[in-house]
Order: sequence, then structure tokens, then C-alpha cells
Amino acid sequence: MRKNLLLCFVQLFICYCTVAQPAPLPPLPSPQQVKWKETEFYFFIHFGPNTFTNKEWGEGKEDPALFNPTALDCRQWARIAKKAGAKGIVLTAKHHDGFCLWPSKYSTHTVRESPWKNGKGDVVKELSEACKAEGLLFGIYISPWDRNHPAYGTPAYNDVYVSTMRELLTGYGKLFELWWDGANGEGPNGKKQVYDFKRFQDSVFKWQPKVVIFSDIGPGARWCGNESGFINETNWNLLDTAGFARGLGAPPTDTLNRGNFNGRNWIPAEVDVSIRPGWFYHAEEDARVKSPDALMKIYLESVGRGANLILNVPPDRRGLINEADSASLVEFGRRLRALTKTNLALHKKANLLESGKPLPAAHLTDGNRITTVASASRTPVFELDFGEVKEFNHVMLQEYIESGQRVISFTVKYWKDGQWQELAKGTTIGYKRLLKFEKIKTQKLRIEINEAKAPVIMSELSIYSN
Ligand code: FUL
Repeated sequence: MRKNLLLCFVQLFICYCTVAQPAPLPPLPSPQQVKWKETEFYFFIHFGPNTFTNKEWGEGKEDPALFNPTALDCRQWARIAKKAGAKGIVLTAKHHDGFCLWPSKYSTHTVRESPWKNGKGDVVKELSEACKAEGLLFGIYISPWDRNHPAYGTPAYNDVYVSTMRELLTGYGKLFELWWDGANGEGPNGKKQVYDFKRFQDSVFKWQPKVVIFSDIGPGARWCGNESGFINETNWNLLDTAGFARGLGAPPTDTLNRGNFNGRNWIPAEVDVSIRPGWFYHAEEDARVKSPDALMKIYLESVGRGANLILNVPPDRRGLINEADSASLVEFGRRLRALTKTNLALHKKANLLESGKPLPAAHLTDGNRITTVASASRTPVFELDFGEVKEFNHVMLQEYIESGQRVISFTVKYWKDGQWQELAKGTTIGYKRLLKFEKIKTQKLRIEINEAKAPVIMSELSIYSN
């Protein structure tokens, strides 16, 4: 009986801590945007005629006979993605050259016209099945710009685009992301296509209601404004899209890289970068594959700044991820796992200090993103006591984004020589902020929120060492 009573109190207390939260601060993410945020890092695969012609932008006139991988193995791609710590793969089902990696009924420039598997192959099918088998999410890039299709530049192309999307969105299982590239290199005399994006979007959500659409302006996720592998330290998940369009009419790259402080829509950034200088495979770049160190830097400056990371890994002419890339990726994955394996803050004593008073804040260090600690003020202090001296060089912070993004700036301090000393400063937190610094030894750590849009709701505080 007494035990039951105690349980009741504990439950009430947990309810109080999780329910008595400040009101949500819109704009808010949709449930599928939250799920997408949790995927954090996935692969991008650029593969097609360019792989065989050594080009980056094919012209659409390439002979389909060129497309003939000798040992294509999507399971190999998926296995390497898993080893690297990626949660999914997005494939260029159709790049700007218009070549379809599946036998589309709406094109005569596809795998069907190639010698690969005697025209009976389907890369989209093989990769979707490989992802399923390896427990990875699957997504698709389908370039609106099409340098092959004869209807491109006429209203009829919009019908073609919708039909090809229907094939992809209804024939290959659940997709987690759909990529609409903004590039269009048609010069002044080139074909001008007036895209019906409203119709495209309505069609997509009819067939895949939960897919996150990536483009310069979302609606699910936004381009980060560069292809170098970083988001700004100040990264708002918010964006104003009124008056902007995809492609040439996109918001300035600097805006995409930071988001809008007061943006009206929740459109988080995705950092797209290639493991090689090019997006497609070029043998002469084998020695220029990014090292595990370089990948770690990219990770810290993308996922570590609250963005998602889509890392391009282009298969070679065999249809395999090259040995140079896989060596780097496997080592990167090993380091990433080693870094986050031991959270030195897990279940350590945490307090929320408001008006000088310490309040227990166990949810901050319970290893559960969904349980939260909410402050009453906009300048709370979170204090951790490890109970003994710990040595570490990373701090990871998470806001509960389901209730909006709030923190504008913060300071990390540590207890040294009998006083609080500054360790690092940061601006936005959002879904995740991972800070790296020189190794320190301390028993106590503080996060001081210097400025926030509203009372703060924190999910997690973790400490790592490597
Ligand atoms: C760009 C494209 O033009 C590149 O070829 C590549 O697909 C990259 C991810 O996006 O806009």
C-alpha cells in the first residue's frame, strides 16, 4: 500500500515536471519534421550516366548504352551507410540529364534503354530493398530540371513530372525525404519551364503524406545555402518564404545558412556535402576523398549545430562505393560511435537555478530526449554535479523543439580553482548543439542561458570525451 502511494507521488511528480511547461512558441515542427530531425545523418547517392562520362551535369543526350555498371550492389552501399552511422539513403533517381534509374513509362531515357541487366534492371528498386533489409530509411532526388525530356519547357512537362513522381512515390515503399533540386543551367536561350510546384506538392502529399520535402524553401526542410558542409553557428529552424521561390528566386544564401530569427515557418536546414570534390564519381578524385577528421568536422558543424547532414557518397563505375570512400566512412562511423558511447553526465545530479534557488532537474540527464526541464525565466542556469572530477571535451545540449526553438545565447562554465570559469559560448541550440573544446577536468558544470525568446524547455545535456 505504502509502496503504491509512493509510486503515485513519483508519477505525479513526473507529470508535474513534464506537463507544467511554458506554452508552445510557434512556429512548431510537424510530427514528421521531428522524426526527420531525429534521423540527423544520412547518405546521398549520385549515380547515373555522369558516372560513366566523367561529367557533373550531363546534357541529356548521352547514349544510354554508356550506363553499364559491372558489379552494382546496393546492399554494399547500405552496409557502408550503416557502418558510417547514417540512418538512411537518398538516391538521385533522376538527375538534370533526365536519365531515369528506374524504367519509367514517361521517358525513353532510362535503365530500360541501357545494357545493364539487359534493360531489365531498376536501381531504385534495388536500393529501396537494400535499405529495407539493412533497416535504413529511403529517399529520392528527382530533378525538376530535365535536359532530356522533349516536353521540357512546355506545360505538358508538368504532367510528365507528376507522372514520374507518381511512379516513384507509389512504387517503392515509404519515403522519408524527397529532394527538389533548385539548379537550372538553361542560359538566356534555353528552355524555360514554368513549374507548377503547388500541384507537385499536393500530388506528393497525396501519395506520401509523411514525406519531408527538401528544397530551397521547403516546405519540409531547407537548403543550408552552401555545399561545403556547414551551417552557421546561429541556426534558426525558422524561415520566411513569402516572395521567394525555388531556384533563382531562393532566399539569400546567408539567410538560408542562419534561418530567420522571426521566421513564420518551421523549415529546418539540411547540410548537403560530398565526400569528394564532385557529386558524381571521378577516378581522378580517389585521392581527394575527405578524411575521417574532415568528416568529423563536418558533423560537428552540421548536426552539431542543429542541422541534418546529407553526405554524398558516389558509387564508381562498377556500381560500388569505392574502397577509398568506404575506408574513410567506416573509420568516421567508428569514431562517432566511440565519442557518443559514454555520456559522462548520464543520471548525474542536475539542478535548475532560478532566482538563486536550486530545483531538481533530473530529466536533463536522464538520457531521454522526450522528458524535459522547463524554466520559468528566460535566463535560467542549469548546474551539473558529477560527484567526482571528470575529464571531457564535448558538451551536447538539446532543446525540446516540439515546443519551439527558444534559446538565443548561452555560456558554458566549469568549476575551477574555487570559482566558475568560462569554458565556451554559444548562440542557438535547437534540436542539438555539440560543443568541442580543449580537455578539462572538473566536478561541476554550468549552462547559463543568457538570452531566450521565452522560458526555456531543455531536453538533454550530455558530456563526452575522446
Ligand atoms: C546541385 C546540383 O546541380 C548538383 O549536381 C547536385 O545534385 C547537388 C546536390 O545539387 O544543385
